[in-house]
Amino acid sequence: MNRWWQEKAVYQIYPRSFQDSNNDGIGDIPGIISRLDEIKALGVGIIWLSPVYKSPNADNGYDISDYRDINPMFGTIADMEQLFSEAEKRDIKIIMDLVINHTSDEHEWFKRSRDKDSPYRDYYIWREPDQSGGEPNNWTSFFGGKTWTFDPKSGEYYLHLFNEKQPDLNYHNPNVIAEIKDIMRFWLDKGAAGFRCDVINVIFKSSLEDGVHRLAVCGREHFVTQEGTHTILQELRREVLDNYDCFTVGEAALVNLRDAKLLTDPARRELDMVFYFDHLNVDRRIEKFIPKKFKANKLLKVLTKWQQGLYWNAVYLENHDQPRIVSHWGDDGDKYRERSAKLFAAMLLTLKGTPFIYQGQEIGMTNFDFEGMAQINDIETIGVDKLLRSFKIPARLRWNWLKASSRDNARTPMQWNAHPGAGFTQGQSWLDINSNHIEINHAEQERREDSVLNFYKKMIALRGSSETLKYGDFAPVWANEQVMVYSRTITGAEQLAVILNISGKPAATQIENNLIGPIIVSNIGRGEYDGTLSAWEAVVLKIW
Ligand code: TEU
Ligand code: CA
Repeated sequence: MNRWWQEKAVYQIYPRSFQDSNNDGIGDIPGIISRLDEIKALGVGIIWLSPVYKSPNADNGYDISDYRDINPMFGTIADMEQLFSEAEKRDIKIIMDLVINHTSDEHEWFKRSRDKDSPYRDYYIWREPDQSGGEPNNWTSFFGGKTWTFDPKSGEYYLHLFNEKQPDLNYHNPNVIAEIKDIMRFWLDKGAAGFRCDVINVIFKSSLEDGVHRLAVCGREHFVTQEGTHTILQELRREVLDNYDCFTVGEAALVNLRDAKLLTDPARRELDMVFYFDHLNVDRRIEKFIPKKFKANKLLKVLTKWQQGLYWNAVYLENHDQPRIVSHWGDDGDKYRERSAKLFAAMLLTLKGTPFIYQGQEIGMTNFDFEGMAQINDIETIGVDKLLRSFKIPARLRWNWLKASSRDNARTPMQWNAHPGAGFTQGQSWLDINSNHIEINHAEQERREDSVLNFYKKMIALRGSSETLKYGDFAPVWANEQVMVYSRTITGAEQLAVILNISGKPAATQIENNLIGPIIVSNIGRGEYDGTLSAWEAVVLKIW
């Protein structure tokens, strides 16, 4: 049976950068409420809200100090309740970000946990120094540095897979799991329609032994998708989620297909879908920082593996941790920016799974135009800069890599209009606004028929009304380094072919004979397909 979360498209909001309502330069919940009509007009039915909870903002809200309260910079619980009800009026559901691998070090639990005799001590992972007084093991953090920080007060180290201000919770402690269940119920009762579960596959550490030596995230074999994680997810599903009409999408760091299948197999009742990273890393080495050549055939291979390997996919090309897709795989120059942005819209909405659109993606926002580290806010970028420095990577190359991959690329404020402040704020924005908001902005694109925004609207509507695009089988058809072709089929009913030239050069496909059919989507207004493609051209054909 098909579920509502398979039918609808999702829009991700990064609250700090979406809409400021009081001109303090920081987006907020009243700001989101004021933009619900634009979100509705896009055609999406679900919002994923990045964290709005109380937080000292070491990692912009992914470090929570109170799970039941709202960060005053974003508003109040009453604002949040109003957001739920205003969204509901428009038939939009909201999923919350559930960040439970770690809390903030300013969370009450952690403050008490610093005391060795407190019942909260065991909420976190504390260990004595090793024999020479050093760290308990050799693990390294997702953000490039150490995973252990020494607490002089108790003479022990605590574990943090991310920043030292994000201590990891101890999932061997049933009290921790009980607390998490209560927090989930709290938000589900308020109206949340589910959760995006932050780095959910690393919550359970099966041992604290040394990891095999690696350049990044050393120790992973002891915490990535361990059996204990599966058990906990099943428990959360059974005891909490099953009592609500909701869904979960888990962010699965460093996940492989085998484990992703276990996490999302409907029969196992863990998560409904996961975000994996394989496809975004086709042109990267060592996670995401070091680039290599993009090849469309490589991408098709990776997509095929996941599209065919999982029961249901979460399909995404951008989020708050990734560069903008037009800058990453597309062309963000004047000539092809819009065309390549539309190509990725066509890709996103013709793959099988629930599509996730990140704020700004629908108008083809580009990477930032910062000039140096001084303008960077993101702790991951700062951590990785240090790591690359320690590998003696020269400054210029370091900046080129970070500029291409920094999470701040996605975090510059939403470009609503061409005015100073981009319609985001009339104050000083927390992160600089991209100077290209004069050309790339929502207001201009709303007015212009052939804009990226209108193309997204058409693609979202098309997917929503097409059983084949929602549920048809995915199959690879043909690819080379520039072009990829795949089909979506409901046997006996319909077959569509998607043809994408992911390159700035003209191309030709060698499959014309199998692919005769009228064009139902073209990003250049083409009337008929003749086997040739211009730069960044996308077409969808109805084969039968
Ligand atoms: O991201 C986890 C995660 O895996 C990223 O740090 C990832 O390694 C990197 O950004 C992509 O290369 C989640 C959140 O999405 C992120 O914003 C948080 O900083 C992180 O968890 C910690 O909560
Ligand atoms: Ca504000």
